[in-house]
This record gives sequence, C-alpha cells and structure tokens, in this order.
Amino acid sequence: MSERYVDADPYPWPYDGDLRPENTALVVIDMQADFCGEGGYVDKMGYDLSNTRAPIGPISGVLAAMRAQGFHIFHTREGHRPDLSDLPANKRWRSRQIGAGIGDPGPCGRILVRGEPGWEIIPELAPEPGEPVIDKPGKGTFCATDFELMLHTRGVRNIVLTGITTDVCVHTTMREGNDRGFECVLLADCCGATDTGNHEAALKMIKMQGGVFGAVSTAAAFLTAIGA
Ligand code: C5J
Repeated sequence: MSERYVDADPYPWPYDGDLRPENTALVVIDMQADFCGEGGYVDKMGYDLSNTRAPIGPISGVLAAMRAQGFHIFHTREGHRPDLSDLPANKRWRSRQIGAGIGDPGPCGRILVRGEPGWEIIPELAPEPGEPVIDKPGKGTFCATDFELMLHTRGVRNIVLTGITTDVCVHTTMREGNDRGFECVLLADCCGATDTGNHEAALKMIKMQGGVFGAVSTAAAFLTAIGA
C-alpha cells in the first residue's frame, strides 16, 4: 500500500496513511435551508446566517473533487415525520422557547419536518443520483439510522466530516463515528456554527489528547492530499 496523508492537526490523517476512494467517505451534514436559508430554523432563531452559509463554497470544491475520484459520498438531513411521532417532547418545547418551534409553520414550511421546503438540502449541494441521503431525527448521523450499516457494507473506514453545525450535528456525528472505530477528520472551513466561538471551541476539543475524536484539517489540505 502506498501511504497518503492529509496535513492535519494534531496528526497527519489518517493515522496509518491508508487513504483511498474505496475506504473513505465524505459526509455532508445537514446543508438544509432550515440551517442556512432565509426564513429557516436557524434564521428564525435569530442567528447570523453568514456563519452557516460560509462552508457552502469550500464544501462544493471538496464534493466535486471527491465525486470525480470515486470516493463514497453521503448526505444527511435532520428532520421529523410529519406526524411528529419521532420528535421528543423536550426538543419541541425547547425550540418553542426560542421562537422556532419544530413542527410549527414558518416561512419555509413546517420547521424541520420531512418533505417541507426548509428541510430540503440547498440546491448548491444537491445530492447526485446514487448518493445516499441519511434522514436522522437527532443530531448524530449514527442514531436511529442505517448509516453505520451502509458504511460497513461499502467497506468505509475513514470519514471526512463537513457541514453544519460544527458544534452540534457535525461534532455529534464525529464522536459517534470515533467511538465505533472509524477514523475521522473534520474540514474546518467546510463547517460552520451558529456562533463563531463555538465553532472554534469545537475544533479545539477534537485536537485534545492527541486527537481525542480524530483530526482537523482544511479543504485545501485535503485536496492537496488527494492530488485534486
Ligand atoms: C442543530 C445541526 N444545530 N444540524 N442541528 O440543531 O447542527
């Protein structure tokens, strides 16, 4: 095997240099109108959309390059069934406290409900035919989904994490994947949070203890490593 590493912090990633399209998946997390579009969930909560829209350009570049080289590509969407039977009462209650009740009507349809305009992935990052879309009711992509099974059936060992938000759904997915033995890297400029301090803190947490959840890199470093 010829070794290939991404320049990453706190270690060149992946740890053993086994980086190939066959064993590596890009995961684009929750790039939905509800998280980065006008009138969506994040907008209704009053957060600055420029933070969650910042990764759109960098993700587009990585997505195009990884598609061209035949890497595995996954997309995720956070959302609930229209009857809200998979929406925990406390999650709904808390969202209503901040004026963006999940399941309630808004400018982009019912907030975070499957099938509504706000729940759709933004057109700039639309999945291509054959790319699995994982619908998840929670923050982590492994919880209450068939994501882990799909990674195993495809022989994926390495996960490249992108999307929004860095400190919530991306971090939860990274932690879940790391605990299951997957080798994870998060591309910092391909992620965004509702708060820049939280984005930075989330990156710092990953780098503790020699890379407690994996490593942090950038779109440019990743593209260099794969020769794109
Ligand atoms: C949140 C997410 N923040 N995609 N979801 O509720 O990070």
